[in-house]
Amino acid sequence: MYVSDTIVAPVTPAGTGAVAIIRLSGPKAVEILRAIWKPRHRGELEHRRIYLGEVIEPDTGAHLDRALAFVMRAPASLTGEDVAELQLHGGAFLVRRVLSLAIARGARMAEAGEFTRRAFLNGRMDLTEAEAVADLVEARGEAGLRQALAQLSGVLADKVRGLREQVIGVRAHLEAEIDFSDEDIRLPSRPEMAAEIERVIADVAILHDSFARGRIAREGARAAIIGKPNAGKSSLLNLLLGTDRAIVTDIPGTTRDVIEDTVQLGAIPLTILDTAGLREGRDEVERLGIERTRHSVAEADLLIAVFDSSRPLDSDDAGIIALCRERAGVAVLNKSDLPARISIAEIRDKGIAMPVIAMSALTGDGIARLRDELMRAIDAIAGPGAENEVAISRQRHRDSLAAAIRSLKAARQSALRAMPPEIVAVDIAAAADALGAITGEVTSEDVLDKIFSEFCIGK
Ligand SMILES: Nc1nc2c(ncn2[C@@H]2O[C@H](COP(=O)(O)OP(=O)(O)O)[C@@H](O)[C@H]2O)c(=O)[nH]1
Ligand SMILES: [Mg+2]
Repeated sequence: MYVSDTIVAPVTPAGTGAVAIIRLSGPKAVEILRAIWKPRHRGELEHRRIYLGEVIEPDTGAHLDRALAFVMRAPASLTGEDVAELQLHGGAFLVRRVLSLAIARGARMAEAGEFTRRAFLNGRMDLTEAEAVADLVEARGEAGLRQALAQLSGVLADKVRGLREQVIGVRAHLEAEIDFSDEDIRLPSRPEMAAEIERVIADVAILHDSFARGRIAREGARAAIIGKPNAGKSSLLNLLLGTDRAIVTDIPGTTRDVIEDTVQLGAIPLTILDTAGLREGRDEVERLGIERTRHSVAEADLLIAVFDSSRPLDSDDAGIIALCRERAGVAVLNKSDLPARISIAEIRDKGIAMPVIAMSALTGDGIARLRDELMRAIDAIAGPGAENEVAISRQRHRDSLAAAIRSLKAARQSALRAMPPEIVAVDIAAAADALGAITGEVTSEDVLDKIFSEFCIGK
């Protein structure tokens, strides 16, 4: 077991609440608990049983609070170490006071994510499961919750280990080639080996490509509303959000900064961005707004292109149509309450390939269809019907899988070029390491620091 000092932190958020929980983990956890808290009834504290007692000032014996406590003994605990937890009344002063008592008795304040980091170092969970803990806490919708729970139960880790086994299988063949090159043993030919590597690449690529779906489940999707000034973008944002979030006026160029907010669309949170209208900028502020709009367009998963259907298409609209090329999203012919000057056929003719709907942001007519089309568009990028397949959701996973694919491709090339087995083996080993980095079988302090620093204190 990894030996360490004893850490302490509040597990509940700062502020006032009914209860505050303070957690200790490490070799002195139980000893410190017993110094600052006395159970009502004497005797051993049994593993995982809750006891009522008093928090006391060890030097004076003064009572500070009535509190519940329990201990979990190593290794069958959250962190794999001895763990003790106190449930106090939830006052900020009380929590600080009890923390300082624990620190005076030899505990140290835990760093962000340190409990989970210890759980990882003691083999209680792999890195993908540790990340799932963070995802679970931060889940913003059903899809994100489901994905975090699946990952916490180890489905991603199992999948990655399976891929790593496949890579190690190739390595075994190479080692046999190195060790038994003089002997008369039937080993896979180089084309056979290349084909085997090709199959592994295909399997790794499937997981790599699940990123769009996994990321959208975890973070939600982003849609940017674009259109020329006065097309009704801000009105549409307010309608979708159900609040007056953005200022609506009939003065073109009112919206200058990007405004964003999130709605729940089915199982997925959709963040919608209202942008400055795109036209040739009139003043400096508007030009800056347009700059930001272009940035939002580049970052968005979906575009909602708004056209004022009461006016003929003009050159500003042509610019919007150009932005929509090869993008997912929905085109809206807004102001359907006014006589139409643009038809769906015309806008298709000009090059819009996305679904087109006529609606009115003023009356709300047609909004249900817009929601349906947006959900369909999200499904299309997220991969419809694939909810039950394992997906990656973090850039870290994606980078490791991409590195594994690069190494496997290099190995395949070397195998085909009849390079010595030692050369092929170098790339195969690199691919195995890249996969091992996802679960943490292969890791470095730097990587762990980065992952756990994104956690909060007490996790
Ligand atoms: N008749 C009608 N007017 C609308 C509609 N949507 C927006 N407007 C009006 O068009 C003007 C510009 O709207 P706004 O949402 O600020 O447009 P933006 O510049 O694209 O953000 C305002 O006067 C709105 O009331 C609509 O569907 N029908
Ligand atoms: Mg606006």
